[in-house]
Amino acid sequence: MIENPVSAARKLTHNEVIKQAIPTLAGTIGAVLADPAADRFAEDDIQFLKFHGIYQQDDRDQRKVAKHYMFMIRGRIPGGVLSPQQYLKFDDVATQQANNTLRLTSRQSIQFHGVVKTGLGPLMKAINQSLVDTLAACGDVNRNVMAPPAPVNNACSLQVREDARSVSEALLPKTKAYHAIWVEGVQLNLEDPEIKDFEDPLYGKTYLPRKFKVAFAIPPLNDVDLLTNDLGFIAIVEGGHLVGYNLAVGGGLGMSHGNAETFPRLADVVGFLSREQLVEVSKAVLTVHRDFGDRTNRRHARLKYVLEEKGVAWFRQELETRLGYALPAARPYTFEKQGDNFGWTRQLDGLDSLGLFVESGRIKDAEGYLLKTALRMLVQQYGPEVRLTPSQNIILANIKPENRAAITQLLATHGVAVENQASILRRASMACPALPTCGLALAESERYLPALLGKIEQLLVEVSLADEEIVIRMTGCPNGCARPYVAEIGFVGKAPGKYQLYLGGNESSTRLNRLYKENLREAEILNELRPLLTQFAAERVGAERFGDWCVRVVLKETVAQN
Ligand code: SRM
Ligand code: SF4
Repeated sequence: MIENPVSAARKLTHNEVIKQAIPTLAGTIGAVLADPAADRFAEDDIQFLKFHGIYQQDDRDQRKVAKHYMFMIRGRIPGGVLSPQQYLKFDDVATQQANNTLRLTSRQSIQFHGVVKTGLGPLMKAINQSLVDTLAACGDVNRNVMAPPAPVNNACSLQVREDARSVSEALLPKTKAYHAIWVEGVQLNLEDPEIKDFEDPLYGKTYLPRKFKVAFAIPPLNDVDLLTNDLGFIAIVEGGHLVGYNLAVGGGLGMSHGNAETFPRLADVVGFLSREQLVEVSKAVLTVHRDFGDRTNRRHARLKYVLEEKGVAWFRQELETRLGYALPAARPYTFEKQGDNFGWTRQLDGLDSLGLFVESGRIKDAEGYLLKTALRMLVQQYGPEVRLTPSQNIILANIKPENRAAITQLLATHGVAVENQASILRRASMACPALPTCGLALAESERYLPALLGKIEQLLVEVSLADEEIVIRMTGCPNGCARPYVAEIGFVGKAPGKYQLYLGGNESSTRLNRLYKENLREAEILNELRPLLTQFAAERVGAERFGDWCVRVVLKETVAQN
């Protein structure tokens, strides 16, 4: 491993110190888990828990009364694919150990919220028994690998999914701690030399300086928002065959308000590789992050800052030195669209699939809308493969066409429509969880966006744009979990009830939007949007989209078109 000159000259973060001290990431998690008197973990264990896919949280609605500790657990589900049995196990666990909801994430995973400490062990055991794990779903490692979830609609999609799975497996940490704690239920002996001196063959003793994210896309669809990832693979299909991938590196969205050292960045497309080279290229890119990422400042530690500061030419050379060969130039491709399809579709193999909209990814039962129960019954009776989408929705795949009508009926009896599932605006929206679970939230998001969308829908009716699709995304803080910086309209929480308004993303998620107005309350948001939408309706050229119009007319001085 190369010594990073930045980190050598400055003080390492506490996270670096604890990873170095306990490179198996075991901490004292096993011991605390077994202690019935403890209702939570101490600070260093909280950091180690993340590598196991677990966050310690507290219910922020209850804070004024008392701190009520609970856990969020996130699955590792490469490409978002679950067997029916695995989905049913996730549903069981959500009912028995969590808050009776399943939260589909913006990276094709599922999160459980509201798990108390006594439920943590049983939950983790149940997940692992269903042959899914939560290892590296969080932490300074490679996260859930995304891949297009749409069912067999071209001959290459299965290969791309296989490749996504191989990369996910190849980038897994090798520590024994995960299995020991969650499957065997034991605390590793930290004094045992084998444990103390453990060094991960890929990550070394200190893992990455920060998280690392990988996604695959099959153009022209950019349903994974590929360029927002540290590492992206763009499938190149020629003559109906998957011939390889264009390599994109250095994307990422997280930033902090008022800290110019942090910013969202789109990945650069740097070359082309064959399928056979996928794993070695993934490892080589990851190790550039491992060796050159900033370990002295976690807000500045993502691969995107290495790319930004050292440049693409430097990165390419460093990568090629590690690989021992040069990568040919990237091949032509075009992204046209992001987002999901809803309703019934016929797959290439003659089976059917059903895309269902899930508001903010929250599968739950509400009055008159029993989505959780309906999905459970449907999966039990018809056994579809379950696919989670990067826009927090769900696809039920490989359904026999003769079951279409009965499934539509089953859903209808539970208040879930198959046609016109939600308004065009809602179908293109995303919100992060924010309050009450997220410790970093500055404002509401999942609990507020539906109401705000209702008001924006009214505005659109006023200006005769009721059928207009505008990609709107909201987050409760600037970390960017619902990828608001590539939306046509992005709302980013600044303080309770106040949002930054971003404008100018595009339909294909290949352009960052720009900050337009700051610190807006709801009335101010609507006052800003009303004249813009009115002018857009009057002046747009042809089928021009709102984001493109904003760039052309409203933001023309600040946005470099791409
Ligand atoms: Fe995220 C932290 C939720 C996708 C950037 N994210 C968090 C935490 C764990 C809060 C925390 O650290 O205490 C949130 C848990 C909230 C809760 O109560 O559940 C959280 N992030 C989510 C999810 C569930 C949002 C969603 O609506 O689905 C997504 C889970 C994805 C998954 O399955 O792995 C999620 N997070 C993202 C994305 C989008 C993506 O990856 O495509 C981003 C922006 C892309 C990027 O990474 O740059 C994102 N999350 C962050 C950051 C900022 C990282 C940075 O570089 O600055 C944080 C803060 C941190 O890591 O310290 C964060
Ligand atoms: Fe929490 Fe901020 Fe992510 Fe929303 S964007 S889940 S508020 S960290």
